[in-house]
Amino acid sequence: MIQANAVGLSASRGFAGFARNDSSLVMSHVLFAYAALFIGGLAGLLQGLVRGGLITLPGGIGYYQLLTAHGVLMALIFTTFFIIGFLYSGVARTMGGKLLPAASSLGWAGFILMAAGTLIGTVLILLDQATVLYTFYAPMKASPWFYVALALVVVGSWLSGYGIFYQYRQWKKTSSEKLSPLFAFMAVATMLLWQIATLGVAATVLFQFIPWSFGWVETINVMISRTLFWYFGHPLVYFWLLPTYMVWYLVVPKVIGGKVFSDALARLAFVLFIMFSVPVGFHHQLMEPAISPFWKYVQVILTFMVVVPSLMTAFAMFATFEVTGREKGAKGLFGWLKKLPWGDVRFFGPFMGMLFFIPGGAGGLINASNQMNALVHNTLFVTGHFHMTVASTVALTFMGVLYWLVPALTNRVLTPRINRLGMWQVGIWTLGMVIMSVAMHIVGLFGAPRRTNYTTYFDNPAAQDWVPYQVAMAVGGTILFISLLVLVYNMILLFRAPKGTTEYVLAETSADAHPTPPILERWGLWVFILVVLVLAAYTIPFMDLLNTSGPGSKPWVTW
Ligand code: HAS
Ligand code: CU
Repeated sequence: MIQANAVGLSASRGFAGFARNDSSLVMSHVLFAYAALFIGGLAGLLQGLVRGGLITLPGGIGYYQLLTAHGVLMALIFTTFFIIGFLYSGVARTMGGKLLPAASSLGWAGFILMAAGTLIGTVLILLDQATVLYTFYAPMKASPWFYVALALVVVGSWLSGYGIFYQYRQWKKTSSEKLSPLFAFMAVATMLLWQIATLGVAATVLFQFIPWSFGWVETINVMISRTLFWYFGHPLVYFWLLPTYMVWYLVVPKVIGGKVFSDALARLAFVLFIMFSVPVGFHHQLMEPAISPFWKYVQVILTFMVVVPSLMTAFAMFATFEVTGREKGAKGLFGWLKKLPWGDVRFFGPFMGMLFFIPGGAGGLINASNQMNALVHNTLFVTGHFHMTVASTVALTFMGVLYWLVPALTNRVLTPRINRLGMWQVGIWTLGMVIMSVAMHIVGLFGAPRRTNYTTYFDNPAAQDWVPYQVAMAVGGTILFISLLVLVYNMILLFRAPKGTTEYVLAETSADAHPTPPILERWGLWVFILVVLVLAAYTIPFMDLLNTSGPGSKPWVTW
């Protein structure tokens, strides 16, 4: 059972609440994010029903059109907006209590550019002018304005990153503290990763897609465009994961009544992500021609390196749970499990996310292994993998945040009733996702391809065996949509909740933890190592691609 005051009636020490402008900035991001999630979820529901053979779409709507809207709005837009809003809230909270004027202006400018880009892109998808899926692989060609829209989103996100860097630098200049607050450090690490990763997608959009789609050049080098995309596409998933880990390291310990297990370990994990998450894009291209096995091998090794900070995070979580549980009198090997606040949505959301990441991460290791990738690549197994990671681990954690962040920003209280409904919402999402993504994993192993409309391949027996699993996927998808409806209802309740103070949940570092070595904050050093790794992993294969990957392709509109 949850106690009323456990849901945060006490104001955080020394923090008088959010300035009005800061709270509007964060709320704009959060609301935009969840609106995108809802529309993307509706597309997901419909495409799930189509793929299960249960409905056909009315009014000329295409399956791939929905799939594009789903991927773009959920994977790209929901995440980016929520993350930036969340980071800004914590930056304001931990570095001075409010945003500096320049940081806030950059945040707003970023928001406007990203929102404009999203609206243009969404309209084009709805007009069926950009049915190229969220990875927009060449040589499929969308309306050129779709790529312009993508560029607006990326440039907007850069401005938002500069705002965070600015506040951090000013804080460092004026504060007497040696180390930045852990939240601020992690926010800077996340946005640094993002700046470096997005260089790849910006390069392919600006120098390849835009000139080619406007017809200024005739052909596009497909392999270069894919390689630049995945240079970005893999760190993209860590751009989603790092803020999730911020919640696990900083919010979850507080909710369970504990402390950050080790500040140094947490910072080291983030530094390792900066160094190792970019030079690994080839693990998405293991089955592609024109890249030699040696360079694929190098990047697979680096992929296994980037698993290490996730294992460190798993260790830190178990340690936090156990230490806190024992302090509360837990006995035996698993006694701490009973001491966790099972009735608190602020814990339950992220915790369900953690559970999903055990099979989700294991699936990643399978994908990354060359021989096994040959079996699962382009099957629904991969779709199952990323629904367990981004759509469960990340989404459930972000949903858990919503329930305290929104009332903390709007000066309302998370009532026991909303908390209970939140538990239902998270529970329904978990159920839907288990059904859907387990079915995807299994049928993927049977060979069912990802990204195809409903078909039985002329009633081929193998394809007919897939149908029950695809129906299970549709059932899971429907349950997920119900969760989204509950979420919308809960948001309305949150906006009408009684006035009051809700705690911005942030844990302090344990007094027993070792002091953090200042070298962890030497950004220049980590970025230098990253650049060296990127050059080592990409220079030669990239030169090969430039020299050998054929005449290029004219644009194709396949829908
Ligand atoms: Fe992935 C494809 C490899 C992690 C997302 N991935 C994708 C795609 C997406 C995606 C969206 O190597 C599809 C892209 C597309 O459209 O084509 N992935 C990995 C590896 C990891 C990994 C090695 N992926 C993620 C994360 C994502 C994500 C995170 C989103 C957020 N992925 C691949 C590969 C492909 C791929 C190939 C290409 C496949 C193909 O052929 O196309 C690793 O980072 C995973 C490491 C994680 C772990 C788990 C640690 C567990 C933790 C939880 C602890 C739990 C606790 C609770 C404490 C080793 C931290 C316990 C409590 C109890 C009571 C038990
Ligand atoms: Cu990847």
